[in-house]
Amino acid sequence: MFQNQRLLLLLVLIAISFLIISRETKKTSSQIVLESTTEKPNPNERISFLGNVIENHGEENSEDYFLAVQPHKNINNGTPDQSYEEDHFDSTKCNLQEWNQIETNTIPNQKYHNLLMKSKTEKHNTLLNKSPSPFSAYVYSDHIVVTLTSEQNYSDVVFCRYYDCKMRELFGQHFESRYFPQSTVFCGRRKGAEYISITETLEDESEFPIRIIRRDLGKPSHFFTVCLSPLYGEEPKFLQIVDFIEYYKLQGATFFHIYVKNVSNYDRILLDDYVRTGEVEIIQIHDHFWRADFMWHRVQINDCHFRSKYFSKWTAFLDIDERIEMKKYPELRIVDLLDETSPNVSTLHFSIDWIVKDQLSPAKYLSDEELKENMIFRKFTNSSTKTDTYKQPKCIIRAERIAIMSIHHPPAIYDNSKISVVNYRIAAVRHYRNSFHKLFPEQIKRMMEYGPWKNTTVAPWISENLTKNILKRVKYLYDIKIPSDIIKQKYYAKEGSQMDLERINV
Ligand SMILES: *[C@@H]1O[C@H](CO)[C@@H](O)[C@H](O)[C@H]1NC(C)=O
Ligand SMILES: *[C@@H]1O[C@H](CO)[C@@H](O)[C@H](O)[C@H]1NC(C)=O
Ligand SMILES: *[C@@H]1O[C@H](CO)[C@@H](O)[C@H](O)[C@H]1NC(C)=O
Ligand SMILES: *[C@@H]1O[C@H](CO)[C@@H](O)[C@H](O)[C@H]1NC(C)=O
Ligand SMILES: *[C@@H]1O[C@H](CO)[C@@H](O)[C@H](O)[C@H]1NC(C)=O
Ligand SMILES: CC(=O)N[C@H]1CO[C@H](CO)[C@@H](O)[C@@H]1O
Repeated sequence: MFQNQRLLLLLVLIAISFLIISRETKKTSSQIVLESTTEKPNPNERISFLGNVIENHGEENSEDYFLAVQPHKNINNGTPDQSYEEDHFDSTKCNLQEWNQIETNTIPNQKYHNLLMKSKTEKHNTLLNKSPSPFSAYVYSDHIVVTLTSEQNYSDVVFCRYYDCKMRELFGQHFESRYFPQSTVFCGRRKGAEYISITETLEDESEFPIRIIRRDLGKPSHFFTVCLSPLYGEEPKFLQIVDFIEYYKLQGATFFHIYVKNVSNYDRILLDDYVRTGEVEIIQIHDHFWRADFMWHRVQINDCHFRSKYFSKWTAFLDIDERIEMKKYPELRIVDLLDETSPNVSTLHFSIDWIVKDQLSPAKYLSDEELKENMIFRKFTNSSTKTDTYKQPKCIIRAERIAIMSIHHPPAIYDNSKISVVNYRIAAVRHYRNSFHKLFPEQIKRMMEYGPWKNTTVAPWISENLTKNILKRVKYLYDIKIPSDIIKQKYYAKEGSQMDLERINV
């Protein structure tokens, strides 16, 4: 009965599409098609029934459901690179992938997690979210991690709920877990699960399930990548972004996870272009509960920690105004330091040099000269000379060995690996502190305690290459020569139209 109805629906759909085709091609066979839908063919004959129709090469006034259409060019001379058993893959099924056949009912390091929960390590519960708010999900060899935008309910019980390729719930296969670390839930794996959600009870309707991202490939594809804190606020960003990315590329980084709350359309062109070339992933952030822009930081660090686990061997957590530099051996790069780091070290900890940034960066590319003059590393060189090792340091970590990551350091590590505090004279962070920052005025006051102030510049090889690389990327995107109206008119004419240039405002 049910199958009959489905078939009927299918026939109606075919009839409607045929009706549309027939109208366009001014054929008159549509009535015959509509009549034939009332015949209710036996569902067992479905395959052969449609098969026949397709075989029958659509004579103009036949009763065919499909008209055979010849391709523009004869392309019968190739075969697909790879074939799958397409006869068994229909609209009701999921293709169960090789990698997605694993089931697990425990999560690794549970005992250690319980200890950390007891000691409330990195418990904040400071936001307003009233639901788990799944953000991203990552599958590793024996577990799944769901990160959340919520920062509530540390260590309370929750349920992982699994969904197949069509977002149909895999009923009865839920997994009981806890909110841990903050903004995170660890879940077991389920065969065929492609989406996942989190609810506080099994009766709760889940929020939109999210696609599970693969991080189960074993070997990371990158050696050194960077997580960039959320971008928001009024200051124009394109020059800061290109300076940041090109700087760390010179230092050996090969990929950037960039979290965006809001940037101008002009700045977005640049970010999108790095996505085009495969160097950047943009993670757009938006909460369905109220939160101020600066309240994203912890949630972003947490998400990027799990996003980077088994994606990259080493990951730096940085702000747009921070540049780690090799001070004693300026000819070396950060990746040279990482290559020399003992395998027993899971964290490199860098102290801060403050650099006064007392002007905003420009909003647009105007000329090479103007851009060069405004390049951050050229323009701002007034630097602090004292340091406090534990004052807002930044870290590069081995993500898979860290249990919890926070803004300045990892509060919990899995193995007995070490945090290595890098000698301040060997390497440190040039932190271009915006000296008219409105949000945290007390930080400016504290920064002033790190004098006396000294003029310091970056290594000549960096200055030279960075200038060149920034100019190249910026000009490629923004230095577009606008032709004269006459030339434009000529090209419009080639497309067959005479445009009123003033009207279309180009
Ligand atoms: C989560 O926290 C909120 C606010 O503190 C509370 O109302 C809610 O009951 C908690 N949920 C669970 C599952 O404990
Ligand atoms: C986003 O940023 C742009 C550029 O700074 C600004 O003009 C706009 O008002 C911002 N929008 C929101 C919703 O904050
Ligand atoms: C790493 O740690 C192990 C055990 O603590 C030690 O035997 C080994 O020498 C260390 N390796 C390095 C390179 O420091
Ligand atoms: C460097 O910054 C300090 C602290 O803001 C300031 O007192 C000093 O005048 C600046 N030096 C130069 C050369 O701008
Ligand atoms: C800082 O040093 C650089 C390079 O020696 C020099 O070009 C620049 O003028 C100096 N800036 C200031 C403010 O003294
Ligand atoms: C890392 C890098 O790109 N280094 C280049 C900097 O520029 C000089 C010449 O300008 C090249 O020789 C380096 O290879």
